[in-house]
Amino acid sequence: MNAPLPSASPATSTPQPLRLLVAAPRGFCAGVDRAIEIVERSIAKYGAPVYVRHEIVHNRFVVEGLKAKGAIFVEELDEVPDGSPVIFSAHGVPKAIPAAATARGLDWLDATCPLVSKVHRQAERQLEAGRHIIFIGHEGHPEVIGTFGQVPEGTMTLVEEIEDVAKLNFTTEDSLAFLTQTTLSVDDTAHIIAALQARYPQIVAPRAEDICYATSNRQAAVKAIAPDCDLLFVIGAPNSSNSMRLVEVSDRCGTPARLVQRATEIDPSWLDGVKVLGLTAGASAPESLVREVIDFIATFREVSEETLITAEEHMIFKLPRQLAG
Ligand code: 0CG
Ligand code: SF4
Repeated sequence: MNAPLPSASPATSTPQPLRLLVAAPRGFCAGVDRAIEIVERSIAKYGAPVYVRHEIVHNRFVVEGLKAKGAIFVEELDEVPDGSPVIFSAHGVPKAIPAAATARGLDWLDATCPLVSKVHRQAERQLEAGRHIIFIGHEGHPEVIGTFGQVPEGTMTLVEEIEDVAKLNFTTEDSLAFLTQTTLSVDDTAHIIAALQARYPQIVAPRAEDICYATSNRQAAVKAIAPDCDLLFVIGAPNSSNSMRLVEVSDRCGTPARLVQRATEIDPSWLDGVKVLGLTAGASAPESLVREVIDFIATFREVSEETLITAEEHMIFKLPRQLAG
């Protein structure tokens, strides 16, 4: 976290004022807090190293911080040596993964966000009810791979965008249900669902929205500030689905947005002519990076900072029983 900050171009005149509108809620959600705590407590319980399958959350600064404490990150279970504890990331895993870990006699801990696990259970229930599942999500994302891995092959069909709905081969007689990834665009998903319901009026909806509270709150917070901003920065990683959706939300409000991983990436010239800058952070981006970005901008602009709070979040998830107490 402590890389030297880039130096702004030498000040030739008085710094220009910049109104900084900071969105709230932003940054860590309850699922990310829990996943990081699972890694930290596992290292304390088992001793280093503890293996983590996939980035625990999609942020390399979080990953680097945990590596320094004794975590080793791998992509596949067969990279975990016999006898080593292993943690599954917040995004969830196919059923075959914990089964393979158990078969190898590994101590494993599941950091899957409880809101992702809830979607997994719904998938099983819809399958038991004899329904084919239409899953709205992004191909290749680990959460999508994990959710598809809850049901037998061929029982779930992926829809990524509204055009995919017209390509489906089901009839209005087929027994269908839909579920979604937790970190999608609220607006795009609503359109896809409307198209599905128009084509298949019988389709069964989840009892409650699968898009999680953190995703929708962060998108609503961006919508609240973007119209007043000339430019918006989203602190987050390119492989973070929820962070990328925040960039899109701002763009669609007509406010250009940039994904920024940390302050060293910022070229001060990006702010030329910008009077109001919006700032938010994805659910996997630490608040320390938000402060780092603000501190850097303050080296070349006279920043006045305001936070706009559009929701309060009080969600806390219980730790797995192996680590509770
Ligand atoms: O937003 P996605 O699902 O890509 O995950 P990220 O790790 O960025 O955020 C929270 C979780 C899980
Ligand atoms: Fe859970 Fe939502 Fe956070 Fe993902 S973004 S970890 S689903 S609370």
